[in-house]
Formats: sequence, structure tokens, C-alpha cells
Amino acid sequence: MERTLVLVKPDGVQRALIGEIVSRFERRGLRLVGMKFMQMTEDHAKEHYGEHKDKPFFGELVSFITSGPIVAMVWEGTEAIKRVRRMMGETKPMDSLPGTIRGDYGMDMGRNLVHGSDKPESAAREIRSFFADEELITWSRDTEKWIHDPFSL
Ligand code: IDP
Ligand code: MG
Repeated sequence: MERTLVLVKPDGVQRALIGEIVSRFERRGLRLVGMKFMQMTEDHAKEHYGEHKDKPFFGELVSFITSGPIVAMVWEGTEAIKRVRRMMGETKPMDSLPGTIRGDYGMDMGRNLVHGSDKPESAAREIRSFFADEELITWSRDTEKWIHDPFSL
């Protein structure tokens, strides 16, 4: 089981796509373990996107992600990190296949709607930076046996 951080960025919120995005992960069989509607501070955004601090688009990135409310979520499931990244599509919406979030709703890289952690170390760090332990709920669904094959590897 893995947990991953997903953000619906300000463009997704403004375009009324919160429900659409949440429902894709929910229907896939991933399990929601934490969720909040919030606005990021500049300090939090700089820390979150720290790996890009020397890139030319860093200023834009920080100002965009703090420009309005976002939805932060933690989703859990087998290989959740890779699964979510595949469902999001590529960083460039133009390179994203239809059927992915960015491929269905995105046009430009700076308006690509969602964030998803890219590896286990980032997921752990990002989850910690958005959620306190008590905000994450460990639970199981009654439908689990219809989603998971106990014999599959
Ligand atoms: P990811 O969101 O697919 O993981 P990253 O490379 O981690 O992509 O970049 C973080 C975010 O920064 C992207 O989602 C995108 O919004 C923005 N970004 C990345 N590269 C560029 C660029 O070359 N120009 C403008 N924005 C960019
Ligand atoms: Mg990234």
C-alpha cells in the first residue's frame, strides 16, 4: 500500500473540476484518506516546489499555486504514486493522452490542473507538509473485495 499527495490546483478549482478529478480517483479504486480545501502560503509553495527553485518558471509556479484555493488530498492504494501519475498524464497537457486528467482538460503546462507526488520519498515529504497525522484516516471499504483480487501479485 502506498499513499500519495494530490493537489487540485487553482485552475482546477476555478474551472469547477474538483468533483470530476476526485471522482476519477475514487472510481479507480483508490481510497481517500485525507482532504482539505485551502490556500497555500508563499513559504509553503516555495518549499513544496523546492526542486524547481533554480528553474526560470519558479516564480510563476509559486505565484500561480498561491493565487487561489486548492484541494489537497491523500490517496491510498497499491502503487498509488504511479497509478495517480498515469491518471494525471504528462506535465505538458499537449503530450498527455485523452483519458488522462491533463489530456482531457488541459491546454498549457502552467495550467495543468493537478499535482501528484512523483516518488515515495516525495510523497512522504509532501503528505507531511500538508497534513497532520490525525488528519489522515485509516479505514477500509466494504467494497474492497470487489476491487482487489487477493490472488493477484
Ligand atoms: P509534474 O507536475 O508533472 O510533476 P514538474 O516537472 O514537477 O511536473 O513541474 C511542476 C510544475 O511546474 C508542473 O506541473 C507545471 O505546472 C510547472 N512547469 C514545469 N515545467 C514547466 C515549464 O517548462 N514551464 C512552465 N511551467 C512548468
Ligand atoms: Mg513534480
